[in-house]
This record gives sequence, C-alpha cells and structure tokens, in this order.
Amino acid sequence: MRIKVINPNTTQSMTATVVAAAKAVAGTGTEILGATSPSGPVSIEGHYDEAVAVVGLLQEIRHGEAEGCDGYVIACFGDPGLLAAREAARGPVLGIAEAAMRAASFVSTGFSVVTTLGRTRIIAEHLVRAYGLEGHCRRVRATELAVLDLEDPASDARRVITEECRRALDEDGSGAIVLGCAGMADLARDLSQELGVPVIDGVGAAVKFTEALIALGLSTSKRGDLAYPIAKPYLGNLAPLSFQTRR
Ligand code: 2AL
Repeated sequence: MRIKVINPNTTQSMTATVVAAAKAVAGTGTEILGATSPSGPVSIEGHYDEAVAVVGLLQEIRHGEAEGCDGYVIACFGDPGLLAAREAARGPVLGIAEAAMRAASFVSTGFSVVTTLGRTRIIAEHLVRAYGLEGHCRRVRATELAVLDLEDPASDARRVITEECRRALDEDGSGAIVLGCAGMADLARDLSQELGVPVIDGVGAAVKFTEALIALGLSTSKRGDLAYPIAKPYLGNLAPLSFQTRR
C-alpha cells in the first residue's frame, strides 16, 4: 500500500524528520511517500498560518490521488484541512493530533499534550473538544518553543520538552504524553524510555492507523459531507483545485 505523509509547512528538514518517523514504523508492504507543501508558511503556528497552508496541502492530496495513494497523513498537530482533505481523497486521511490522542486514550485513562506555543495550545484544546476527547485529555501544555526551534540542534528544545513532560506527569496525573508537534516526532522513543510512560508521536500513530484502515478495506465515506467536492469552476490562481479541472 502507498501512504503519502504530507508536511503542510514548507520546511523540508521537518519533512525529513517526519518521513523518518513514518518509515520507522511502516510495515514491509507499505510505501511511504513524503511531501512538503509547495507554498505557504515555513511553520504553522496559528489559525492564519493554517488557513494559508491548507491550499498547498490540498494540492498534495490532489497529486496523491493521481499518484494512486491509498491513504494520507497530515503531519501537523493542528490537523489543518483534515475534513477538506477527506472530501478530496478516496482513501483514509488521518491527522497526527487525532491519531496521537486516540492512541493515548487506548493506553491510558488520561493524557497530557505537550506542544509548542501558547497560541498553538489553544488550537489543540479546540481539537480535544472537536474530537470529543475532553474526558481523556487532562491538560494541554505549551513549552513556548517556536516550531522551527525544534529544527535547530543548538536550541534547548529537547531539555525544555522533557521538563514539561515531567511536570505533566507530576501535576496532571496523566499516564501518557502526546507530543504536540510533527517536529517532535524523533523524540518519542527516547522520552518514553526516559520517563517510563507511553510518549506518543502522532506521525507514527497516524501511519499505523492508516495502514490498519486500508488493510480493513475501509476508505473515506463518500456519502454525506465527505463526498467529493461539488464540480464547479474555481476562478483565479486556485482554478486548478476545482473538481472540474482534474490534474
Ligand atoms: C505544528 C506542526 O506540527 N507543524 C507545524 O508547522 N506546526 N504544530 C504545532 N502545534 O506546533
């Protein structure tokens, strides 16, 4: 099966981190295609960044459909454009926030999310409510690290994240940690060992859930709101994204 892992920001080094995490867990019969958004913000840290990033993400989904992809992972913790991507795709599309939080709910009765900026924390809290996971998520914690700090080997990011995870375990009564950024994907295994609790990277979780859904023969429902977008002209430079103009 062919799973496309899309980094909706435009930082290729982050795509490399994400693709390595995806390939580390993928089954032998799974081909991982990595993609970086062709346009938009270098990191996604707010509603505006998300809205602009979704255009490049949807372009990658449309290309993926032409490339014969069986499923997709949106590798950004805000799960930007998740439902729009599901409309455009035949196979399953998973966001890393939803995948990680659902995985955490299987292995603990309460988890904490450790994310980047305070404004991103608020977006993650919205997602907790949107996914109906209020009963499982004890707290979302911000480290005030910028997303691109995670790409800087000279930054103190690893120590800051580890300390926040320890505070989450001590103060929130949580049994598991969800890492709240795609750029943290390479930290999960070491942190799990160090902290002695499940530390969940959404990229790995989303890849394994996507594989499972495909293996079960489950694709995105095309009945109701996730049906393919209605065919109509789109004007201006986004005209190629119209479902009249197949690419
Ligand atoms: C993210 C992420 O995963 N990638 C990105 O650019 N922004 N989300 C976040 N919570 O920091």
